[in-house]
Amino acid sequence: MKGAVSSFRAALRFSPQFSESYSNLAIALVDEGYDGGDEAKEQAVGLLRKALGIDSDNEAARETLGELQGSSSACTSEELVFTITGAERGDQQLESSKRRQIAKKFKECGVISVRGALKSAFLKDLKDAQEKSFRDFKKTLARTTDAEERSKGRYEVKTPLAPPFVSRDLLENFAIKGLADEFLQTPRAEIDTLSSVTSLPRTPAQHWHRDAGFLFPGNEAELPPHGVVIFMPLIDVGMKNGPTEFLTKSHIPCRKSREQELKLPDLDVHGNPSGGVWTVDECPWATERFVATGKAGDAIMFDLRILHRGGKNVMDQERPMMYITYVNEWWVDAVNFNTKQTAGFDKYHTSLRKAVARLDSLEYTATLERLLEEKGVNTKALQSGYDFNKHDIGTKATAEKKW
Ligand SMILES: O=C(O)CCC(=O)C(=O)O
Repeated sequence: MKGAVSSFRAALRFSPQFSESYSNLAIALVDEGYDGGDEAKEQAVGLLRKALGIDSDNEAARETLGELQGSSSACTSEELVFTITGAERGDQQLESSKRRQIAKKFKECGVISVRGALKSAFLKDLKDAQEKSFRDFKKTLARTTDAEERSKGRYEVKTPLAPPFVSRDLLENFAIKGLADEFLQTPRAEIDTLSSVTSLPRTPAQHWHRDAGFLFPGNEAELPPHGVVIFMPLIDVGMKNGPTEFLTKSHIPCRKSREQELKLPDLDVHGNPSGGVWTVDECPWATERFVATGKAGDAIMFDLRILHRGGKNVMDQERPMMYITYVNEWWVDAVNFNTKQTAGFDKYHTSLRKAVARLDSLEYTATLERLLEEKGVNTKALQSGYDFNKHDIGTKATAEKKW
């Protein structure tokens, strides 16, 4: 009975004008000694649907509807891949029910893919520019503060801060940026990393990892993501050139004691288990894998906390992808890419380094400025006019002015 009553209570919250019929139904069910369960749920769902017809913008009602329908949510490719329509491209906005559906799937599964996110003319410019930047990097393959070998044969290289990388076509793409803002629940997101990840020909699969961990490890609170990563393949990606694999729902935390051992076998080019097996400890709901095959110009968007890895590239061709991280303004990435530090940093006692890293990084810039000034360079001319208010820098008006 408890189930039926709480279902009706939930329905009632959203549409008081139906209160009479809700309570009549609830009373009838109580009178008949109905013990809750599917039938009660179905009736509540019907009533909520009716309520939604009247108030189609009622987000909370829609969420409850999902709960009542028992969303042991599916995170299969069919559920996670969305295609931009010509009308949406024309309007420069996603159809609102689809946007809501994408946000729901992202919240439940931790990853979605938007097919055709980038326009083909722009995609070509981006691909050419990335190719050039990677060609320059390949001459040394050196680890610097701008480049890292993420795993054997897989390189992440920061892009030049210039078009087409720093452009509204890429960074304010209506689908990608609109969704990132929605997923992060803020209009004040900042880009933490703008780079590309390329796996060389014949590169093995990567280790399973999270790009950044949970904010409060072991705490069960379901918080919104602190960052959203976007992978944009610059060529078509099939099973042979190493699609990224995701363990869906692994962005939702649980206590350590609830984690279970999970075996994740490597996959062959047909998607069948073959070769090695990875053993990980994950929450009980994280069991399904989403393999993000797709086309050049898709945008695979994932929660920074989700477990994932790059697949094996068995082809003789590189597999390049753009990589963007939109993060909340208050979050700092302490894991990926080293910051520039002074030579003096290495002389600090190791226990002090963590605490002074930010200060020392600023000191590095100040040192460079001093040296340049000694050589007669006007460093003020290299700097912004500081004609902005740091707090408002994310507003549309400021963005217009800058770009
Ligand atoms: O190469 C890929 O598909 C994924 C790369 C990745 O996840 C990483 O380097 O963090």
